[in-house]
Amino acid sequence: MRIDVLTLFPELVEAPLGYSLLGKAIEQGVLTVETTNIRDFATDRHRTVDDEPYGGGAGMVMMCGPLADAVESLKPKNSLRRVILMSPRGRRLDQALVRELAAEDDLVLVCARYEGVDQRIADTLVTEEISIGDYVLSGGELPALVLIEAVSRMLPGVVGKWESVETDSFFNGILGPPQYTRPPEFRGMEVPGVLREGNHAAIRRWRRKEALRATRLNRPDLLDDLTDEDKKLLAELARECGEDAKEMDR
Ligand code: 4F9
Repeated sequence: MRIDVLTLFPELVEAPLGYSLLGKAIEQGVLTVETTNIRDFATDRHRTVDDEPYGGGAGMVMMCGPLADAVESLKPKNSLRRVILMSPRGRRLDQALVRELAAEDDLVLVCARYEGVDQRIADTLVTEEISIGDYVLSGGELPALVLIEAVSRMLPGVVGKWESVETDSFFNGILGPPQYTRPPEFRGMEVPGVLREGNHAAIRRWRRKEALRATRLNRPDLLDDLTDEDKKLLAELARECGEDAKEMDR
């Protein structure tokens, strides 16, 4: 897979690419990431890439010309190439979208700085806008890196053990279970017995229940399509929490 990143800060995008799993994916050639400096497509003496917004207001807007020329300098391998603008106005990135993007051969990520890009670019050269969450950042560079790392993990051969992807948060649509490693006791706190007893059916059930517990607490919005077993486990959790509440009342 090849990802082109258009940015005013190529060094910011390149810096993290050498590390960890992402670094290995690039080293192995499973993934290629190239940056293009949008400022290289400025045409005036000052290399200007932004201008004041029509209608007034604070901040600057990225101009059409340099951005259009930068996008068009990257020759598409096929006419269906996705050109993604990282923007808080976009569709929210989630694991389903990550998987969809990982199936592409070729992506272009556009990182806007300032208050955004001229809408005529968003309407024409960009095929979609993606947001990584509801907060304001200084630009799309870190969101682009988040997207790249998430996508890289879905490429064949990048994550050593596929099972470890399968137990990750969100892979199954809910949060992941808690994890423990040695020692068996730390400052008086013990590792749950079920994890040390080797009953794999019991371990699976415990993990699913604890994953549901965390999801119910922190992300109830994710609890939509549940299996019958999930419903039973949630009912169990509800009973236990009811009892906890009664305990506290006493
Ligand atoms: C982009 C925020 C994607 C969240 C870009 C300011 C952004 C962002 N997801 N904020 N520029």
